[in-house]
Amino acid sequence: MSAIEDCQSVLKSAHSLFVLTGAGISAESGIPTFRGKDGLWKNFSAYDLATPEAFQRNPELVWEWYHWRQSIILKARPNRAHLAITELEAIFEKFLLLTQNVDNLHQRAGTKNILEIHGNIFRARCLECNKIINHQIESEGEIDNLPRCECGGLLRPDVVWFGEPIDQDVWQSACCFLEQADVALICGTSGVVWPVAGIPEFARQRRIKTIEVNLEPTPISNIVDISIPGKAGEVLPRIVEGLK
Ligand code: BV8
Ligand code: ZN
Repeated sequence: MSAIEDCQSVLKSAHSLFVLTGAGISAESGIPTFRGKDGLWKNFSAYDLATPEAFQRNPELVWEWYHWRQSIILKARPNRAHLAITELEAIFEKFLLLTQNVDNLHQRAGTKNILEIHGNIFRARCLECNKIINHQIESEGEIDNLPRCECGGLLRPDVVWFGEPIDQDVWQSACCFLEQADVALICGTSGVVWPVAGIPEFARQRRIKTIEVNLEPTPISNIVDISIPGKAGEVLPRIVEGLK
């Protein structure tokens, strides 16, 4: 049996599906990943910019990066992988999507039950009063003046930077759902960003069936039950086809 057929037979006997996605699921929409060569911007790595220190040091540069990313995302569309996940949500009685992505493409693809563990690039948070607002660029390019809250406070992107704690309520909800899931489908993540990187092992220890879809082998490829090499935009629709 092929890995995809294996995966389909596991999913056919499942009632509760937990899906975890990373930057790779948006790659076919043209969104740069964090680790791929396309993850560079003005010779900065995402890891250099997605930190509180970078924002402290140069908020203009960090806002320019987020606005550049917003401009790419606004021109992009959900790809067949996002749409296949929305179809999976309709098939399973119990479904949760935990995404590391901040690009809002799962929402635009129509998936409903989503937890965004690293926040959302189209929201901003005030450093003074902690108010959270929707924030979308008017124009690309150099920042004239830093985005400010009505209270006058400086706004920052409402995302979780490296070195910042993730939202414990979100994390607890994800782990509670995962604990009762029959299958964890892990797509397009390099499996190196913690604490999300711990999810495959968490599932394995609880005898939850784990399936990985990724272009290349990752640190979790040896942990999961089924590892399917390939593009998420090609593999996921094939998996869903076999479930209908
Ligand atoms: C925290 C928002 C603690 C910002 C992001 C051990 C335990 C705990 C923490 C750590 C630890 N070790 C190290 C840490 C610190 C750090 C960490 O994990 N560092 C790594 C680099 C080693 N973790 C943290 O800082 C986390 N916080 O633990 O806090 C704490 C507690 C209390 C008090 C204070 C602190 C917070 C991490 C969150 C960082 N923020 N995003 C933004 O987006 O701007 S993470 C960011 O990286 C994105 O969300 C992105 O999703 C993620 C990168 O991971 P991936 O999604 O996997 O993407 P990547 O590019 O890496 O890989 C893409 C994959 O797709 C590849 O495998 C590729 O092969 C594949 N692919 C490509 N194309 C396709 C494809 N697959 C299928 N189809 C395709 N077409
Ligand atoms: Zn404010």
